[in-house]
Amino acid sequence: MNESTPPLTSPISVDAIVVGAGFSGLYQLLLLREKLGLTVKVLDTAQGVGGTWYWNRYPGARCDSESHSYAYYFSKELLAEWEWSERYPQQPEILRYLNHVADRFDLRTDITLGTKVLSAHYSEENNLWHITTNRGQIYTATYFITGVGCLSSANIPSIEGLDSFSGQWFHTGEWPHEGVDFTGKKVGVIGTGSTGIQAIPMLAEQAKHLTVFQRTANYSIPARNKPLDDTFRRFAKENAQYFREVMTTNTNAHPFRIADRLALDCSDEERNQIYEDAWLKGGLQFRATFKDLLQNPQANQTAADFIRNKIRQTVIDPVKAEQLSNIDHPFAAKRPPIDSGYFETFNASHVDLVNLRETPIECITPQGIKTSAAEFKLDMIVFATGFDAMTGSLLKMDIRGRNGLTLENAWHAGPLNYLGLQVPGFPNMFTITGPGSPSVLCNMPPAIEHHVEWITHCIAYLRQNQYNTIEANQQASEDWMATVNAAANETLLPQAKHSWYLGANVPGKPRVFMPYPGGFLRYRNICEEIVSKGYAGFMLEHESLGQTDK
Ligand code: N01
Repeated sequence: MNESTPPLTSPISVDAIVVGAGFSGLYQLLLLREKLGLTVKVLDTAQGVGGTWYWNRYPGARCDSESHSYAYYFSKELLAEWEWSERYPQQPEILRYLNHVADRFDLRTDITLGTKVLSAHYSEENNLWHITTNRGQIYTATYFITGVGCLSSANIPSIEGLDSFSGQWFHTGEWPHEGVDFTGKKVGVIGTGSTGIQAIPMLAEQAKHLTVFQRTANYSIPARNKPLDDTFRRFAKENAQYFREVMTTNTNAHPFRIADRLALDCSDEERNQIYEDAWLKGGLQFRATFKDLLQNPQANQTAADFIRNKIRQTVIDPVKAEQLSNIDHPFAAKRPPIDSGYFETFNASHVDLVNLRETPIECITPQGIKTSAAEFKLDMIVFATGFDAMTGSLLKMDIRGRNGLTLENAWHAGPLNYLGLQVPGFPNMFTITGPGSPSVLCNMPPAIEHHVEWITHCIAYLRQNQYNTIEANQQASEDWMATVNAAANETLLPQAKHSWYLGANVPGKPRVFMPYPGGFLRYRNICEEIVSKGYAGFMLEHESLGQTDK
């Protein structure tokens, strides 16, 4: 704590507290401060800005969105001056970008790092949020805004014996800043989601021996990462407005449109050629080859079969090939990973695959991992086991709304919310990319920009019209949950039973489809319509007039 820190007993009063200094928190700070003239404090546990990109430093960590789309679009100058070096930016480059944003817009003065929010309690008496930090500081604020990220609370499975392991172990989402040297080590990695699929080829490059513990086999499309040349960089900048238009008017906020054709309308040859071209091009565009891949099981099957064949053609050992291609869910029903040499890695003689469906992990021993078939001697274990997604980081804070209602209680049956922006019972609290919003089904920066701008307009409206509070209506929230559920049921997404979209990766977590799967454009239109109807579904309260139910 520096000398300018006030005595711990005197609360600091600001208009808004924002939790998290990643993509969300940085932009929210900028808008509230510059557009509305509010006093704002951003709090973050990390010692630097960057959010998820501060923590996820595992080997191979890079973004699966293309760099020209994984950026803020609100500032022409920022877009013009930043140069991405690769088709998919690596973690250090994204972290440099976010640090540049913090400096360029002079954000650091209003960010307090190394500070964890322990609790946020709403007081009806004075219509203020009281926020307590691990440094003993109390803040009071009219608006409490969370920008904690959807995938930020590490999911470390409770496997018996982990404490007894005599080697080192790491979770990819809490990676040591000094890095880890795997040279000459026997390494085990648990998890084959997007993270594991990025990390495994890099771990294999260093480790003396790598054992991959796979519970669910996964599809993956080659990323075809490459350095960007000046011609493409110029093209992306000259067409920035075009890309912005595409990203904000499509389903997933990526800079490409989903092809307007049905998979089964093509002949087998035509369809295979389309898949082949997309495979060669690489990246998440593969999912955009046909518009019915996530709706029609037969259409999906054609994509799934194409990828399974590719896996079998790539992996030489027929047993490994079978285990890697024996995938139990439709293509893209889980977030589809993209990779750089993932399946090829299994052709190396020092890389083994253990199928946990056949031989589950029984425990961790001092020497390694014991499955029902054998004990694997390891020096290091990497948990690429994902996150307590969307709700984990919010529930870790002790958040209480009206009448002391805890968020935990409010969400005992699942994360009840309205538009992924508010929770009934929690006035003036906003959740940037919260559960119930399209967020994780999108390229994140456009989804974040949309939410931050929506919240800013909303607060401006409240202040212009002397409303003291805004709060999601209970019935509107229940209806929104039904809307999210109905949109999920229009797709094959709920068929991936182990997906974190459903909370199924965390024992005891309610099984509720969390992100809104109706598409980014549809969602934006719904949000706009609600605003145009005077914030329908929200309750707005005037100081003197009492509550208005919209
Ligand atoms: O996590 P995951 P992730 N025993 O939950 C396995 C984003 N992301 O970190 O499928 C054994 O997807 C689990 O097995 P199963 C992206 O949105 C973005 O990989 O539950 N195995 C699975 O294989 C992504 O979707 C980028 O059977 C266990 C794996 O661990 C999200 O983050 C890069 C286990 C977890 O997969 C999460 O991806 C990377 C256990 N007890 C990630 N528990 C970029 O674009 C879990 N597993 C930047």
